[in-house]
Order: sequence, then C-alpha cells, then structure tokens
Amino acid sequence: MPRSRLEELQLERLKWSVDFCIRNVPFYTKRLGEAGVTAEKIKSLSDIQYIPYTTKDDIRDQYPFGLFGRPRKEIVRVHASSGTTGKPTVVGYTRGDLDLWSDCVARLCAAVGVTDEDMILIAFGYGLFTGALGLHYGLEKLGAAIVPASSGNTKKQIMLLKDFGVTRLVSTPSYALYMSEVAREMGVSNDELALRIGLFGSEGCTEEMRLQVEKGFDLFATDNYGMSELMGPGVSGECHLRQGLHINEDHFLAEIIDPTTGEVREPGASGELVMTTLTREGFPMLRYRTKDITRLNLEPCACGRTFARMDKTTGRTDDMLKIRGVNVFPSQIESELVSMENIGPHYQLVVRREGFMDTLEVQVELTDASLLEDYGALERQQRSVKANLNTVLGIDCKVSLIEPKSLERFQGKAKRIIDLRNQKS
Ligand code: DLL
Repeated sequence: MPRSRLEELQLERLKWSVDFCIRNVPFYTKRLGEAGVTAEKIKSLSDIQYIPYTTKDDIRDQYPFGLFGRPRKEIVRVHASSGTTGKPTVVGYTRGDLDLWSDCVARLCAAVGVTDEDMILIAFGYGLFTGALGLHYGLEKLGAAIVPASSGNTKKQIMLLKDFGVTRLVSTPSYALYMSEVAREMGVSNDELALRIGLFGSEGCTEEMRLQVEKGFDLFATDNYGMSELMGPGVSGECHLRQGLHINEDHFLAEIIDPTTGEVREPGASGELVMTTLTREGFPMLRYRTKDITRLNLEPCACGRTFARMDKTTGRTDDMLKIRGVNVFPSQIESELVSMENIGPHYQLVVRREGFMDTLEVQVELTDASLLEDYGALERQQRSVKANLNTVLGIDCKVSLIEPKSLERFQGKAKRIIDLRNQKS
C-alpha cells in the first residue's frame, strides 16, 4: 500500500479509535473531555498531538480492568505483564482482537520466510506472558507445526530440537544463547540440528550479541518487538533483509517524542516510541508512552513493504543508568564487551552507592578458564576491558573477570542490571 493511502486508512482508524475510547472507556471519556478532543475534531494525523499521553501509571491506576473497552462478556482472553514491582499490567482481548493479533504475528513471521513446511519450537513461557500464545496463534495461522515446549528443562528442549528436526526457534535471544551452550555440553552439534532461523524478541539485543546467538546455533536471527499494553508480539518485526523492524502500521500509529519534554520529534530522530492502537477493542490505547528508545524510517524497504520501520531499540528510558551524572545505556556496554576477545557474551552490571557516589561494576565471564591461572594475562585483559569501557562510556568502572559459566543464565528475559543503590548496607 502506498504511504498516502496508508495514511488515509490510519486517519480513518484513528478517528474510529478515539470515538471508541470516548464511548467505551470512562478514563478516556474524562481525559479527552478535559482536553477538548473529539473524533470530529481530528482532521489530519498530526491532530493526534491534542490527545494527552497515556502512561504505565494510568494503567496501574485502573487495575485490573478499568481500561477495558468491552464488557466482560465480550472479553475472551486476559494477559498480564509481570512488572518487577507491584501489580501486573492486565490487558484484555475480544475475539476480534485475537484474530487481528494472529494476523499481525503471522504477517511478521511470513516476512522472514516461515511457511507451512516449518516445525517451530516455542520456548517462551506459556502463561500470562503474551510471547508464547501470541507467536503460537500467529504461526498456527500460517500452517506451521508448533512444538509448544514453553521455557525451562533446557536439555529436553535440545532433545526436541534434534529429534523433531525443528527448523525455527522462538525464544528470547538470551535463552537461545544458553540453549546453544547446553547443546554443546550434551555433545549435540549444529550439524545434527535442522535449525535455520531464530525468531527472537521480547528483550534488547545488540548486533554484537545477535552475532553470538547466531554462532551458537548456526542460524539466522531475526528480531521481533511488541508489548503487552499494545497487544504482545506482532507490533513490529524484521523481514529477511533485517533493515529495521516493520511496524504493522494499519493497526498501530507510531510517534517519536523527546522523553524529557514530551515534544513530538520528526521522523528520523531518535526518542521514545509512543503508540496508538487503531483497531483494538478489548484494550485500546491512545498515545501510550512505551519508554522504549528507537527511531523511525519512513522509506519503503527493499523487500517492498511500505510500513515504517523502527530501529532495534537501544534501551528503555527507565533502563538508563545515571552514574555520577553520566547517562549510561546497558546496550553500550553490551556492544563493547561482546566484541572483545577472550570474554564471553554473559555479563552483569552491578550499580552501588558508595557514600554519595554511584559506582558501576561490570562482571563479565571469561571464555577460557585457563586465563585465571595466568595472573599477568588476566590483569592485561582486565585493564584493556576497563580502558575500552572508559572510552565508550566516559566514566570509570570496576571490571571483574569471572569464571566461565558462573553468571546466572536466563530462560525468559535476561536481567543483567543489579541496582543496589536503594538498599541499606
Ligand atoms: O515482551 C512482547 C513480546 C513477546 C515481544 C515476544 C516480542 C516477542 P512485555 O513482556 O510486555 O511484552 O514487554 C515489553 O519488552 O516495552 C521492550 O522494552 C521489551 N521488548 C520487547 N521486544 C523487544 C525487542 C513482550 N525486540 C517490553 N527488542 C518492551 C528490545 C524489546 N526490547
């Protein structure tokens, strides 16, 4: 669809969504009433700027079902995102929403070449998390054979990959990395597996880390983005060319804003992604602040798709560490660590408060334990990691090189930051 036609469709759907929210969600009736916004007043896509943002706090305040757009009778599924503190974010789906969700996911999976010939193992945890069931129904729509393994019991997963001739793997990139480690420990080589493509997502992964994941299983790794508040997976994903993640723009309207001032930025500028759902009924969202940092590219992709593409996210606004006044994104550290020799892709960041100063300790595994016996070599390695990080981050940090396989492995989203700043010592 040419962009001009797509934008007409988005405008039509934006008016529908605004009207739907005003009529069905008391929170929006009040919010939009106060802002003086009605569907009739929206004449162009840029008029979206008059709609106030919706935030995670707004969702929390309406816990559990206050933002649902349809009565309970019409809700046929509920999911929730875990959230590290407090109550989860609960989202609802009508039958129509589920149908559109599987369309959105199927579309993105087809874009990386999934067909009905594929045998696909889903190693996302089945449950309230949207990842597993979202991919499940999307892939089923394409006619692929699904192995709903869920996460955990990694040895069994490897056995299934091998015995079933699984061709595609669905998981977080960090779990795929761990699975490949376990496969080696079990003596299973990549030649014994039929894995060709990994459909990864749900967490950040730098290009450097992606290379490690690809090496682990000798496959082609693609990235999928989404969030429970908007639907789950199926919001955007890479095609086989991997030149950005195609946003399903007929269902979502994307904007980029300055995370500090809230001002809308021009396409091409980096900032916080704000999303509006255009077709959802169970849980419609107007201008939801995702906290994810990315950039939009409106140029058509060489694959022929005309939807805007977003860059792989570089982090979340709330992931950013402020160490002695300097902003540090974990992804910067990951890029640096993973591209250095002798140290492994597994790392952890520990932030502490010592006196009035914040300190950062970077713990990273050595790839080869024998280095631990050569004190001189170990010290040289440590100095070079420290110097590299210092140059990239502009702050001094402590570097601890540790034994291979000593850091925690993850079966879902990796948790690499340990922030001890608010703990009493
Ligand atoms: O993680 C939905 C999902 C499942 C997407 C499976 C893709 C595949 P939540 O648990 O609500 O939903 O977490 C959403 O995870 O705001 C991002 O910060 C992060 N995230 C999701 N996908 C990516 C990605 C699912 N590809 C939050 N790259 C989002 C970086 C991602 N971060």
